[in-house]
Amino acid sequence: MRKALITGVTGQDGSYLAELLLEKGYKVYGVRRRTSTPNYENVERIKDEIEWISGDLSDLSSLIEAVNRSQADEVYNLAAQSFVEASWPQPLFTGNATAIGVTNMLEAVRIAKPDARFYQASSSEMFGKVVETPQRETTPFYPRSPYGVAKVYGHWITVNYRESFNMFACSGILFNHESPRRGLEFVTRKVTNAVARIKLGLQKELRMGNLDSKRDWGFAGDYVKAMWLMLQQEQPDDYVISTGEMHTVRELLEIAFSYVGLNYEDYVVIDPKFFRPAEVDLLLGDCSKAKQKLGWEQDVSFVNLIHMMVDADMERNKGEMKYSESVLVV
Ligand code: NDP
Ligand code: GDR
Repeated sequence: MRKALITGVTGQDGSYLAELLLEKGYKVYGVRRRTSTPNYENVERIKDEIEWISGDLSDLSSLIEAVNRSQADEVYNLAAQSFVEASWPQPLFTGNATAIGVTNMLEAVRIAKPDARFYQASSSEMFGKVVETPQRETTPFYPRSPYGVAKVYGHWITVNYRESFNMFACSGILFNHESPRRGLEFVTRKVTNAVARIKLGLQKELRMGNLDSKRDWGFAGDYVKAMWLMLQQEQPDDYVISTGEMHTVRELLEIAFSYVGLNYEDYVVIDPKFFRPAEVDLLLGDCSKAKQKLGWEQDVSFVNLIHMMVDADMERNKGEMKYSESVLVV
């Protein structure tokens, strides 16, 4: 039985990846950091199938213990402070988790299981103020946030461990990917949740930042398949994963609101609070290398993704309404 260790398993990608690996017959070990109130929402269905190991990206000895105990064949480093906006008010925490945390994880593998295959969750945010469009593996980086800077460090340290220690270390440069499990602060989920709440009469307006920003948005369930494929190749390498389609935040609003018969212009209020100190104006990926070498393809289109997320948020909010009504009756 093959064994995999996942950091960030309680997050969006970690939960989809754990499901995929369990389906493939892997024994899955999940690194979970200690929190006052544990949050298993994304992994509720598979919680008992995962072997949990306590650890934190800032704590090297806990990571060595995790690699040692799992003796994993494949290590997926998905944990990070992943919200770009939070990286300006918390640059040092972001650097510790998202940059230095990668070295900690690589060190743990080098010390405890150097023949394990390693996946690093790199990001299109590394392209930042893009120097060419579309962006591909060879496009130079120009990060625009403490998060983007930290991811550039994580990317190069992964390449460096591959070249220095001959480790099977891969970096997946993934463009934005979303799902009903996306955190509520990210723009797609913020919009689809607000659409559901406005439709159900629970919210009156939606306060937003830059509507002109453009992103290449895909479905997280499709993207974790690419992570797995990268670790099944003969040679370690880095790959861009994207849809090759770009949309503005405004188009996202139009699609989500019109799906429930509403006009976004009646509800959206621009709030400068959500403008970023330095913006990434556009991201568009060229994933032809992944298509050709990994045979990777996306299944879910942008419109279907947004509809799927609105549907899920409608169901969840209706469920919460029923619950609060029953509490009121009691
Ligand atoms: P999430 O924010 O949903 O999940 C992040 C995970 O990391 C959570 O499980 C969180 O735990 C864990 N974590 C955070 N800090 C630490 C720490 N110090 N020690 C241990 N665990 C920690 O992110 P996604 O699933 O969306 O993304 C996965 C990875 O991919 C991240 O590295 C992200 O930066 C990167 N990425 C994401 C993209 C996307 O569009 N989603 C695109 C490109 C890259 P807890 O549950 O306790 O908070
Ligand atoms: P991003 O995702 O920064 O691309 O990082 P996010 O969804 O936060 O923002 C996308 C774009 O939307 C604009 N925007 C708003 N964003 C948020 N969150 N809230 C708003 O109200 C709002 N209004 C406009 C933003 O300015 C931005 O241009 C995500 C994360 O998952 C990273 O971890 C990952 O590495 C990258 O995607 C690829």
